[in-house]
Amino acid sequence: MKKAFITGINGQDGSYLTEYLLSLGYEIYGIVRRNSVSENQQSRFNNEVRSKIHISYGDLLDQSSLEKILYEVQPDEIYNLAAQSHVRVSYDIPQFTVQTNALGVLNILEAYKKGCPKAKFYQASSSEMFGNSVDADGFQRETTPFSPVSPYGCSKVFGFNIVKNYRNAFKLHACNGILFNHESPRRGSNFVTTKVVKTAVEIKYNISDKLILGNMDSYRDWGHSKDYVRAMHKIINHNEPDDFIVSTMETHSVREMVNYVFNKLKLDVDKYVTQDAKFIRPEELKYLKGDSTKIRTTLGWKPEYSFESLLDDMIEHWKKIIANKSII
Ligand code: G4F
Repeated sequence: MKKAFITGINGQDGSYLTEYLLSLGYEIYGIVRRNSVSENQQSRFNNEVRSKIHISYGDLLDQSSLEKILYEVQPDEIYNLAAQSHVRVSYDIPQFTVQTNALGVLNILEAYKKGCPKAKFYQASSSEMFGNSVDADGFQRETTPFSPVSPYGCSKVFGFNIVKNYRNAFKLHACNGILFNHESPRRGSNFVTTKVVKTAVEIKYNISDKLILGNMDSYRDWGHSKDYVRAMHKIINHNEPDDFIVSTMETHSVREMVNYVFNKLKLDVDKYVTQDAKFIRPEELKYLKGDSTKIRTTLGWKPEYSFESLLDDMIEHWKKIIANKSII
């Protein structure tokens, strides 16, 4: 039985990856950071999954916890998904963001090199690293220069580079997945897709009466987290360690996404949606569209969800939750 070790195991991607790897017969280990509401720390798992996995306390900023657990578990695969992952919030807590997303990667690489160097390592790198850098044909790809526009983006560039450096310098099987935005019913409600879908459903059920957004003219390449965790597993298991873009190759504006959700729920966008400067970022990444030809041709990955079926999945999920709430 192969063993996988996952940081950020209770996040959107960590929880889907856990379920996917369990279905392939893996034994799963993960760390969560201690917080005062312990129920939150395994909140994305149902009881059946919880009973099958091994979760310990640990932190990317606590070197001793990483060294201890990697030495004890001796995993075959390490997935580093933990991060301060919110771009706007990275302006509120820039130092914590950089410590976790940059120094944290170095910490886990050191623990890996020392404790289980034969393992394979996957780093959750991000399309936010590109900033406003776009190739002439309107795509970002593995060769597009990074030009990050947020503390989050800057921290992820360090993480990406240190993984490549450790791969080359110490001959470690360490890879980067450069994932474009990916969403799901499990996406946190301060990311724009969930905020829009959840609030629109609340408006439908008379629980809210407005949706207040920031910049609606930025473009994102939105995929489904379930598709993207399959890509992570393919990337780490490629015969040589390498870096791959994971994307749908389509882009839509925030406005198009809002229109799709409101039309689906038969709601009038102009009546309910307003903008507030407090959600506008000091510097905005305006346009993302990823060219994922390399992973599609080399590893045979492709997404199953479209932009529309992703949003439909999220709408159905929130309808079930909110409809129950409104009955109570
Ligand atoms: O959903 P978002 O907050 O995602 P963002 O900033 O693109 O970052 C996500 O994707 C990255 C991959 O490129 C990841 F690395 C990162 O961890 C995260 O998962 O915002 C998407 C867009 C932005 O242009 C933002 O300005 O939506 C715009 N937006 C407009 N109004 C809003 C809002 N975003 C949020 N969160 N809340 C708003 O009210």
